[in-house]
Amino acid sequence: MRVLLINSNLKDDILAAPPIGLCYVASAAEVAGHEVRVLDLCFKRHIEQELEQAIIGFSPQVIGVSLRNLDNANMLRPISYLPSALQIVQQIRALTAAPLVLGGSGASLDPQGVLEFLHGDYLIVSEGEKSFVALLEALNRGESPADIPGVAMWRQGKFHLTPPQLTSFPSGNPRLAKWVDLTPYEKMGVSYTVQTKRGCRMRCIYCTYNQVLEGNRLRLRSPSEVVDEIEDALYRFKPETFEIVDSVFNDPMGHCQEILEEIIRRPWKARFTTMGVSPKNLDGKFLHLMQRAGFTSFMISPESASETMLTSYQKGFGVEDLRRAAEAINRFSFPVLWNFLIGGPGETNRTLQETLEFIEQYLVRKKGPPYNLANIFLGVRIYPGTKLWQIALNEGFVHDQCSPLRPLWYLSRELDLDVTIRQLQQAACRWPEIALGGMEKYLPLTKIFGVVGKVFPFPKPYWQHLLWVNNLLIKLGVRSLFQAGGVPAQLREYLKLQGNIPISGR
Ligand code: B12
Repeated sequence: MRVLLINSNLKDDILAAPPIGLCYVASAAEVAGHEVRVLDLCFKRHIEQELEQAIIGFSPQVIGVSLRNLDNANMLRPISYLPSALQIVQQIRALTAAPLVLGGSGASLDPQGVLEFLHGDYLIVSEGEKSFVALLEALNRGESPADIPGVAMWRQGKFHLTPPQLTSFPSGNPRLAKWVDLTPYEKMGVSYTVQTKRGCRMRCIYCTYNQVLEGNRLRLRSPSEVVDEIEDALYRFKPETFEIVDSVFNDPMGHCQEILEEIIRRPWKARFTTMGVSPKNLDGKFLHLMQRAGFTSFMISPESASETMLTSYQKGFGVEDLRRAAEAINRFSFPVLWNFLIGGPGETNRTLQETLEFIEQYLVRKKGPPYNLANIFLGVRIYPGTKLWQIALNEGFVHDQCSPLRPLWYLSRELDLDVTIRQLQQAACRWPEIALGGMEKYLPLTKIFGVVGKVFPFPKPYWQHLLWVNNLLIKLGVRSLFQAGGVPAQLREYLKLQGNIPISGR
């Protein structure tokens, strides 16, 4: 069959993400004998023309559209990505009657809501390789795909879903650069992405990884297969940096170490980063191994540095682990982005203060250039199927009829919001290491890296330059201007209306 796969994610700033999931699906469909094309709409200026060209020239028999994010998961500046996805789907529908299959993490979180909102014919929940190929075969034979694991669809007017079966890592090399032009991503400082495993064993109460997205059973790829994929990309496309996009890179530690050792054994050198390192068992020896393998930066998401909150979030580590990890990290010079999530069940101004004190004590460097950036988000996004959804339901933050398509938030009622904003403000005015989630509105400004980077090659990852921008703003005394005093009232109003807010792009 002729299959066109479309990436609907238009986020084109320093957080841009190449559609690796869509490429996994494209490679699996091609291996199964289908004629496959990928249209990546990110960075494209004239979307309608791009769709026209791709559809009219190729006449696809099936169209797949990936929906990565429902929204930007930012309570201080919520943006839903559904309206832009709907526009893309409507334009597709105006050009072809081919069946439309939705997929991706956004689609998987609320399959019924997304199928309805985007008027899809089918939707694949969780990983797409096997289910999508099986669906193509069923459609080719003129049979109903309803019983294929992971397929959601309307049957006799009713929503029908056959639960996905996540048994082993379903495929090999997704061949990212074969399907997608990575040049605009590289210009924005974004790396060539690689997955070493699927599944997450953590039990964090707010998280979806161990639920419908990847399941909680680890499915590991063999270290040599992972490193072969990196080697192949390195020789063919010479990416500046590779990024491991596992849920948690260093769990299980043994598998992760084997991959690092395999990289070290190979005759080439490459640069690496990763978004998910756990502070548990993070010591100097492991960091040294990461450094020898070519890691130059990474992200870590403790979410809090208060024992009360780490227990509440069920992070699986304590403050002592965190202190040890921070001390070990500070002996190296990796730029490290620390993510904190303020406002979960049990958060008080005291627990927030504990986190800020940890940041001051461990992340703020007293001498030399700053390396640690503490990215603080206020409010926890409530996703269906998580323990937080249950807590939020019991406490009245959401109700049974709330559509998870709307950005829904948990924000501890024990937090005095005026004090909270003052605490965050004061910290941000003192330390360049603090980045507040509300800065999202300035993210489009990061596109300047794509332009200036051609002449002046700034070191990557680009987020590290926020440190000197913050430093400058503090010195000029203008940093406090970034958080208006109206924020607490805005948050209160938002929580009051929660569940009734229309889905809008801005
Ligand atoms: C790594 C990561 C990041 C990195 C990305 C780095 C990079 N260069 O790619 C960084 C830190 C930058 C990041 C940023 C953000 N992220 Co993020 N991220 C992840 C993470 C951990 C892995 C994503 C990944 O690459 N997975 C690997 C691929 C192979 O899996 P996949 O995309 O799901 O694809 C499979 C299936 O979905 C399916 N599939 C995919 N497409 C299609 C299409 C069709 C047609 C079909 C049939 C199937 C199909 O098949 C694929 C293969 O099996 C996920 C959590 C997770 N475990 O999934 C969150 C996640 C995707 N991120 C999330 C969010 C909210 C964000 C941000 C908005 C956060 C923010 N406020 O800044 C931004 C948005 C960035 C963007 N450009 O869109 C949410 C999205 C929630 C939602 N669905 O609404 C997730 C799910 C985490 C969560 N909170 O639960 N992220």
